[in-house]
Amino acid sequence: MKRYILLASLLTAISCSQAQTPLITDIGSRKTTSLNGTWQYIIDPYGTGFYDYRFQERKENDREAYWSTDEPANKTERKEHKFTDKYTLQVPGDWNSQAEKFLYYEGIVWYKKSFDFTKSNAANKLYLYFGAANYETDVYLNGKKLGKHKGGFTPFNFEIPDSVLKPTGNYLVVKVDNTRHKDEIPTVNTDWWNYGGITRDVMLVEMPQEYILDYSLNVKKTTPAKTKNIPVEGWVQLHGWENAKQVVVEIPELKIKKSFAVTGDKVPVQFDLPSVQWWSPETPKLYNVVINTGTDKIEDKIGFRTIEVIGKQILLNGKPLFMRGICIHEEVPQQGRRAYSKQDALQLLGWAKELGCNMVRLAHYPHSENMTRTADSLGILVWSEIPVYWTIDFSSADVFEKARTQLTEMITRDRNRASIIIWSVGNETPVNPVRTSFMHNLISAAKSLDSTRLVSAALEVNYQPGANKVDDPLGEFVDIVAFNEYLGWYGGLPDNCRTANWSVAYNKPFFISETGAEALYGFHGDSLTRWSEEFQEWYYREQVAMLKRMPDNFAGLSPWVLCDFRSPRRNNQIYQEGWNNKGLIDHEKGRKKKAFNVLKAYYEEMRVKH
Ligand code: GCB
Repeated sequence: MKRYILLASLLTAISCSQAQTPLITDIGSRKTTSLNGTWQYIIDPYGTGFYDYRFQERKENDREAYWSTDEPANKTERKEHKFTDKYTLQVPGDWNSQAEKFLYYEGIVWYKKSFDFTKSNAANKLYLYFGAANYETDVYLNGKKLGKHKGGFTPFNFEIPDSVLKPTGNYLVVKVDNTRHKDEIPTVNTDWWNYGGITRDVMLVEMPQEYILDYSLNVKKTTPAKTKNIPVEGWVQLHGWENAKQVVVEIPELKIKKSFAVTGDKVPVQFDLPSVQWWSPETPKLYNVVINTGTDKIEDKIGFRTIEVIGKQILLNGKPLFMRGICIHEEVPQQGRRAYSKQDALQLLGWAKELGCNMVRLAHYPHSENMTRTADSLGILVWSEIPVYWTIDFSSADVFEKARTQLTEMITRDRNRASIIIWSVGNETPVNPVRTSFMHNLISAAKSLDSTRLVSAALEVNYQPGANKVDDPLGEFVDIVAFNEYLGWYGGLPDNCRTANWSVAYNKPFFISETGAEALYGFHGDSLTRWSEEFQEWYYREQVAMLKRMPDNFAGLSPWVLCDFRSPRRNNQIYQEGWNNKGLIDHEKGRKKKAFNVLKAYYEEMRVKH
């Protein structure tokens, strides 16, 4: 198995090095030009713009390919593709919510945008950056392929060579295909809608020849946690380093200015903070950090905190942490669309705050950078996850590489966000040796990419009358044993909680990563009536009573889920109509259901207690 994985990673590395450029991080502080806005489109369910009539990929210069100009060379030329303003989509945005005909569309859509652009300095490099597009994206500029990316929730960028860019009338065509496949991540089967499209920002990024690609600045774990002379460790990754002689890291507010000699493209960085105001949910302090190489300079707002597991406890800045969480899908419920903006993030995280949360689980895939940055500024701890969900193909080395790529892209984008304390490598994967080795390898990959955060995964429960146990062998490799339980919804009734007892087979903190029940907002009945707000309210009451009897390694919960979300698996045409209604907030108008207040009261109690 290991040998195949090595071989596969080598092959992936070779194929990627030709197309994809290493990810530029801290995109907000770069010199960017937005390409958001109105784009023209063609729906292409048969892939005609990509394949010829023998179903072979079209050659780059094929005039019938949709990346080829849609202008006939003369009046006799037959062109069977033409982009016009009659058919437009907003970018960023999923396509499903933008027109009735897209509601359940899965397949290929071609996007086209024309733009004029001249670099501010001819020597600069130019990149085209996508915050995310779901799922497979092929990018063409002026008829030349810039590259291809797979994965619906992570950013990517391609370099635009000088030979391709024109000062005016650049013809940018992007093929996005959200077809589900058995050997992709996620796989064909999920309990959420597979929104397609260019779902996050698109921009041109101008960079100097030698630039700061990426960096990591995190507090080094020390036991016990230090309060003075706190060690920060990390590195600055340069792209090109002929002229850069030193990397200077500055934190003006702390009067810190440290220089590090450049002797290679990855410069190790290490210094002490004499004292610091810790970042925490109560005090989400962010410091302005400036990194300067002489050839490039970037700024970021970074919070400093420690997170570790010691014995049965999670410690944040050296103090025991109880996580008052909630799961969130990246959706604006009232509009049935993907969330992407800062305003969307403020709405979702604002509701979480109202509920009394100090933590959110961003399910089941990496959410936008607006979300994690807003969590940083509001002081909300984050669990960030890759869509290794249910039954992906665990036996395939190729699938493993896809998971590892998404994990790497998630961590690369967000490794300096203080809010993120947990990387999750998956959700409810079936217990068997092949899967456990796959997941264990992912955990090791996460640890080697970032040794400062905790790694977990949502496991399942071994239900036994009166003694439910989490003994999944994967529990041995995670820092926090997390599991999903729906006692009283998928089995029995909520009063089953009264006799339920819980334990985990590992001497580690445990966390309930999901629990929940459906209710249609405004549907009332007695508490025994399924789908009523009263049933959901009762479910939460019984759960809360049970939580109060949990063993002392119980470290918190993130119930399922903040808002109702679209799911084509949910087909009760009275109570669901294509929605999973386990939200504490409804999908029509963003109204709170009765259970919201039950959880809120419990969280207030736990806030005072901890
Ligand atoms: C789960 C899954 C989540 C589903 C939820 C449900 O265990 O992790 O993705 O949406 O249950 O509502 O059944």
